[in-house]
Amino acid sequence: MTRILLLGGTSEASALARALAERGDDAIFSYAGRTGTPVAQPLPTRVGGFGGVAGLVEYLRAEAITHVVDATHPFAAGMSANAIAACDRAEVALAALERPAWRAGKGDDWTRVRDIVGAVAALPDSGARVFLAIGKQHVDAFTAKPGNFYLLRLVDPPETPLPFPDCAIEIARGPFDVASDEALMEAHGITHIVAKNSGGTGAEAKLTAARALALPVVMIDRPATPARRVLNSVGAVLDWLDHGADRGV
Ligand code: 3Y8
Ligand code: NAP
Repeated sequence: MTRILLLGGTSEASALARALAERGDDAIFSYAGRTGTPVAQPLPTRVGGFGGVAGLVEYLRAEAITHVVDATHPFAAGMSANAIAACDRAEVALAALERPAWRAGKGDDWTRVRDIVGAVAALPDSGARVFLAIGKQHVDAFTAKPGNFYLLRLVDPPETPLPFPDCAIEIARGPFDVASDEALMEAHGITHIVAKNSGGTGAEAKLTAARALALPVVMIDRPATPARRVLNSVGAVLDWLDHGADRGV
């Protein structure tokens, strides 16, 4: 009997949740609990960490999960690594639903960096007006260059004042659109954009807007994830679920 754990938190996870609900599959949707009021899902939903690999193994066994779909964000490297280890130990089939990385196109002015520290290094030491569209978990690294103005886009209002002398906050949960991202950047006189290479359509608008405004983008490459089965569409996941998912990678 197929029973699915869907590790969510992305547009692709939400699309898969709709497909599974429509088919009446026995599935549970899982959020980390990072945001105040996550978008409701059409599946029974759990919120919060599992308690590391051991906690996830225990959960898989207690809930008699037969398949895990890791549809978390490409930067949710910890969750993805835990899912690989836990599914191996619990002998549960695992597949990742992942969207391809963005690639620079004609008219793009990207500087690719390996990580957040690299993104800070790639910015001017002062005088820049930077759109930090990377959420709130890693903004502290940019306090190394307090002479820049930072526009932060966050899902929830910050609980504590931001550690920047010169900054503005935009509270918004994507998916975003090009016109409003362009207007936002012009309103703040943005000179640089910092983005994670999350791929997908939900966060792409700012790159299209940057191209239109001929603004440079500092693009943070995805962290490496250990080998696992990767599927690139909801359809491919449904096929995998229906045609006997083996545990092979
Ligand atoms: C809690 C669930 C859907 C899912 C929507 C996608 C699209 C909008 C783009 C910008 C970039 C960013 C951020 C972003 C995007 C989608 C998708 C995506 C980027 C929600 C959600 C949760 C989170 C967590 C949140 C992080 C933050 C990252 C904001 C819900 C809305 C910047 C990543 O305040 C915080 O602590 C926010 C934390 C992890 C990255 C960070 O490090 O701060 N996502 N985002 C999930 C959970 O609890 O398990 O609240 O409804 C989901 C979505 N975020 O169904 O339509 O699929 O990519 N999310 C990045 O890509 O750079 C915004 O501003 O341009
Ligand atoms: P992370 O750093 O990889 O994971 C840290 C810990 O959070 C995990 O070890 C796990 O805790 C818990 N966790 C993460 N995702 C979970 C999920 N879907 N269900 C239950 N527990 C989860 O994760 P993150 O980067 O903070 O991302 C958290 C959530 O935001 C994920 O749902 C992700 O898809 C979504 N998201 C992240 C980004 C991003 O830029 N990172 C962007 C968009 C959406 P335990 O070890 O206790 O099990």
